[in-house]
Amino acid sequence: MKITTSLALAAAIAIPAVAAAQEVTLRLVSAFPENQVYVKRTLEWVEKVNKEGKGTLQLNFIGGPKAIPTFEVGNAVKTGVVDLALSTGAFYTNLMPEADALKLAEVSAAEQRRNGAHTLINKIWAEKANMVYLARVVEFTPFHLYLNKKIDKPDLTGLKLRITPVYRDFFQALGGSVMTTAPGEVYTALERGVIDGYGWPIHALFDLNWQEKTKFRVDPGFYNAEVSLIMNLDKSKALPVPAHDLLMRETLAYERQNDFWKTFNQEETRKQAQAGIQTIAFDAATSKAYVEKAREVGWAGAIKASPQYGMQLKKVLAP
Ligand code: 173
Repeated sequence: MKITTSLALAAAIAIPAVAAAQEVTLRLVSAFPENQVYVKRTLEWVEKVNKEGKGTLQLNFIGGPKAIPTFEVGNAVKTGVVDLALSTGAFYTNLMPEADALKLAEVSAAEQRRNGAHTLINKIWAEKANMVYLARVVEFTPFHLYLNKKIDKPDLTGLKLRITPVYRDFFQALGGSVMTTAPGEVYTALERGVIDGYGWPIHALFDLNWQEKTKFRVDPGFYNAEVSLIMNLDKSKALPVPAHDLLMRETLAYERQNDFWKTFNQEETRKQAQAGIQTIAFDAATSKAYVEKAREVGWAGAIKASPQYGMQLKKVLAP
């Protein structure tokens, strides 16, 4: 037997054995602090995936912002420094402005899979950030403005507010001055009196102890908080089929748990009141105008930042 033939034969025999034993491990980071509810839920999910993925797929949680700083997580996924991340789009607008438009969704993640939004998001995410947009794991959650100074109308003149790109255009449109920080820096900023308030969802203040330093919540809320699992595109393409299928199945199953947020948000609202956070509410007409203003400046910003995709996103996210 010629050497080449025997090598080919050996390879033919070896391949199925190798493929069967091919367990892939993916590295996952979180752009949110580790003690936060998003991360806790994700770690429970990781445990389930690792149980079901024995021999196929394992997820290795590397850490939160101490491993990769919040605003660098997107780039770490894009370049393949890590394989997967839990993040919100506002943390990677440095890669593409479209990332921040997901907060403007008025249809559920489930509907986004039916109406073409999920496919459009994946097209943009692949093209602009070398990413796969796997699943949205936070929705049904408004953002609010939290303050330590009282206001009696939606005028933020003279107030210094902690933001991310989520809130920038809206708070500035109301006259506020703004300062961007990662969630991990808000407590200290409040403690030192560097800021008069901040934007944040209705939930998850308590994980970070912000209730200790927060006097008021402004109602109503606005937008739709988005946190998602994203993945490096090359890594996704290189996954063996069983690992890829499992990951798709598991991320979808995670997204399907989003009704969790509806009850959680009610509990969190109650907890805020118990902790002494007072609500600032406007009359019905002012409230309506406040929410409408948020929406209007949100989409105007998204369309201006992305003439290419802004309108297309609006058609499917807020039809
Ligand atoms: O306020 C933030 O840090 C932010 O942008 C955000 C986005 C989604 C969920 C929670 C916070």
